[in-house]
Amino acid sequence: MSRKTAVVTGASSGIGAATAKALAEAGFDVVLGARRVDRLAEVAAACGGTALELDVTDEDSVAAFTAVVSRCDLLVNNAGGAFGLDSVAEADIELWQRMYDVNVLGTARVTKALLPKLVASGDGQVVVVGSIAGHQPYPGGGGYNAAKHAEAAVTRVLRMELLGQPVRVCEVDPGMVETEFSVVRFEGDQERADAVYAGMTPLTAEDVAESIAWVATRPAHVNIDQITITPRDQAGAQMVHRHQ
Ligand code: 8X3
Repeated sequence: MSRKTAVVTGASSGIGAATAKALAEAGFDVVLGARRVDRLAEVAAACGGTALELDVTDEDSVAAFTAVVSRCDLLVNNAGGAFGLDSVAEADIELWQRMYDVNVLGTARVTKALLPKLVASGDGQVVVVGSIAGHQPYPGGGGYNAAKHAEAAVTRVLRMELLGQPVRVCEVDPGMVETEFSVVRFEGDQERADAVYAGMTPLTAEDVAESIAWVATRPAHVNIDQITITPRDQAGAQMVHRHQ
């Protein structure tokens, strides 16, 4: 039997890169997409995958990317992120729009473009990397919470709309994972990013990737609808046990 092809967005670092590696180990041919092509090429080389430039916020980029993906059995919509931690009163609307664009519309653009190939595979699967922030809002999270709630809604709608088609849909919602997530959120402020994980043991990108690989390797008739994965030290979006 020919090998299945997995497409992973946002694959140049963090959960995306770890997922590309985990899926390659699970036997998939992996196509990796991201904007940072140099880093992407390194990740692709490490897992024997194919690196292709992709900006999920750009229609033309998505079209060019998906045009060269000839087969798609699994799509992992991982590209996304948070920008800022401002209150609603102080909201930077432009950042909110960017969060909606990358998290919600980015997932919609890539999914829409690859759906015909996922259906044609006869056993397709879409995994959306959401967030605990898509279920539990928190002060300062307004823009990101709204985007992740919306992305979760789109994922559930997709699951319903594809009922009867050979495509599964799963939402994987991580809590605190130490990646570049907080550095990006705080515009490169490493100290502020480090403080997020101070005194607790966060998840690693590999922890989440392992869950995604497990979801992707269930038998074809098994749909894992949703997984929330948090560190033992986190019992809610804002409920964290710190050791000191
Ligand atoms: C990342 C988790 O709690 O920072 O998606 O929003 S959180």
